[in-house]
Amino acid sequence: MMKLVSVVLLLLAPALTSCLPLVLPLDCSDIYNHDNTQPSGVYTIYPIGATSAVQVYCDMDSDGGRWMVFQRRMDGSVNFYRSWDQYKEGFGSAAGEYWLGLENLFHLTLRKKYELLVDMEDFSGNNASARYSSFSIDPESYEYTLHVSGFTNGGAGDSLSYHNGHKFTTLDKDQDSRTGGNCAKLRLGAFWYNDCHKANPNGIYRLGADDTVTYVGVEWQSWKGSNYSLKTISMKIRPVQ
Ligand SMILES: [Ca+2]
Repeated sequence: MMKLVSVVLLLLAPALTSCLPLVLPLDCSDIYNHDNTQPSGVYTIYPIGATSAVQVYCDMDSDGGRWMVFQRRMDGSVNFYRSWDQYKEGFGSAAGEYWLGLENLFHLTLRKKYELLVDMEDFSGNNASARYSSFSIDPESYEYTLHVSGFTNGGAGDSLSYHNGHKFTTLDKDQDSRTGGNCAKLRLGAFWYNDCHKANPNGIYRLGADDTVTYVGVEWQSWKGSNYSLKTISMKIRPVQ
């Protein structure tokens, strides 16, 4: 009898496994691959294991979906002028503006090869994007150095390659290439600053063009220059298939 039960269980095993709910998705791609009818929205992922639950916004619409947003500006409701510890851990709300956190981002890009899409919009309703076929960051011991390459133009131009190979800089941790100043303090954001930036997605949120306060807005210079602060910008990654 025991032998029969064992055999039955053995035969049932594949069916039982396929009926299990999705356990601990790493990213939005895992969620999509489990059920590709899931809409864009907020989901829980586990970038660093069972105790690392974090909410993210999944873009299931743009170019095949599966995108996991790790940075988003849309209304100026969240302060992005923050310290190293905050940028390491993440802040904001996945339903609105947020930063996922450098530690989560490191663990994700350690485990899979990711591509990057940067979507943006101006205050006149124009949209543009920039895409990179490879995106990863180093661990904190290497100051979360950015590795990005393989640019494809979606109308916004390439403002990110300038930041490739640079460490992350915050108001309390100057690791940029500018001597005699901290780019986070000069540009009122936090980023993989060089000397200092062509992209400043974590800068000060304000309404569009203003020639009296250049270089501190939410900028993507190859699209709108250094005096225009964007209405929306989001940086999102998905595994390369
Ligand atoms: Ca400096």
